[in-house]
Amino acid sequence: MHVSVIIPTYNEAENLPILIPQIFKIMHQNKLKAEVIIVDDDSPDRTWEIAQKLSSNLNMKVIRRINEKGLSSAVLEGFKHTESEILTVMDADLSHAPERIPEMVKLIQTGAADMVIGSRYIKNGKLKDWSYFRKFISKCATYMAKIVCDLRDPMSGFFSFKKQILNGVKLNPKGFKIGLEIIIKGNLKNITEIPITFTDRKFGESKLNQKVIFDYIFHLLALFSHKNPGPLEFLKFCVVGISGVFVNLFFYALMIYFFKISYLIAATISFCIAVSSNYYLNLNWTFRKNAVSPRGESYIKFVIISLVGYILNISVLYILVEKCGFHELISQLIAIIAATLNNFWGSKMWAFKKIRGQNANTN
Ligand SMILES: Nc1nc2c(ncn2[C@@H]2O[C@H](COP(=O)(O)OP(=O)(O)OP(=O)(O)O)[C@@H](O)[C@H]2O)c(=O)[nH]1
Ligand SMILES: [Mg+2]
Repeated sequence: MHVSVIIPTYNEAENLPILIPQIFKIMHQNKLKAEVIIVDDDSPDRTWEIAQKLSSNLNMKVIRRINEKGLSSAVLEGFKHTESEILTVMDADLSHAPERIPEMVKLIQTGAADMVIGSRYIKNGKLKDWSYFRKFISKCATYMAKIVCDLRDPMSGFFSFKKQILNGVKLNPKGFKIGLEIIIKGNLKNITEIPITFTDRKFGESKLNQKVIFDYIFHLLALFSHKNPGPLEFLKFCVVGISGVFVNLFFYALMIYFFKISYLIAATISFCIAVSSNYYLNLNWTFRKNAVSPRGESYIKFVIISLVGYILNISVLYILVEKCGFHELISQLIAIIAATLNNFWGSKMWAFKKIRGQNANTN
């Protein structure tokens, strides 16, 4: 069996000469063929040079990126150069024991899992040399990840998976939790966690700082809205609806005051313009991730939904005022809510319905 091990590096010159021989030794002992791919962001300590020297008699590729930086994008770059069907991602700082790779690979090879995560937080998983404060922060971050998945250690940077699961999946190159990104965007269900002993780095410095906490929170929110697009889409739809009211009023005023057009004709034209501008914004913003085609058809559907919404608004208003004796203002508020829900639901499920297997823009 062939495995590609992808290792992002930044200033890991002291660690690579220890880690690389370990990986090949373990692989050899377990009759696994391995290629190691180092993606280095032009480290000032010349990690790339050390990697190149090590690669002279080993199955290794060394990618030195000059103008790019970032952990996730380095891993994604590494994926492009892999030749195996099973990929493993690990850190270079000796925190992740390569001895665990064969078990990960076996679970994938036998079909028991699509992804295997080296977990610090399951039975027999250990954290060596971590302060209580660091453990606490890590636990908090792991707990926060519960909003997107229910794994014990979804933040782990040590994992293996079938390359096939990346097919058709567009991953965000920003951030540092590429494992979590793959789990959510790849919609993975068959994941196994195996215990690892995570050892704190002895050489070199951590690249993580306070900024990553905010990056992490934004990343989680982005993944949450990817998994549950409804609430964010609804919010955007309402913003577009409010913008439509202003577009409508602007053109209405322009026509009656400037062009002296009759107010009923002006209202009809401004309604059409507002519907068109709402269509454009919903297509390119609210529902931009849904590949919609053909455009003319979705536009006609959107106009029909808007007209139905308008009729619904007037009908609900009439029934509440005339038949139920409600106050006109309260009635209009309820009628607007009913029309908005109708328009949103109709737009999501009909005019801008997601075409299966197609993504207009998944980023
Ligand atoms: N190519 C590349 N690799 C990076 C970058 N940032 C971090 N890495 C590597 O990614 C791995 C994980 O980074 P670490 O700094 O060890 O992060 P961590 O393991 O969460 O934290 P510590 O163990 O405390 O250092 C290491 O192999 C780093 O060298 C980057 O911007 N580009
Ligand atoms: Mg580390």
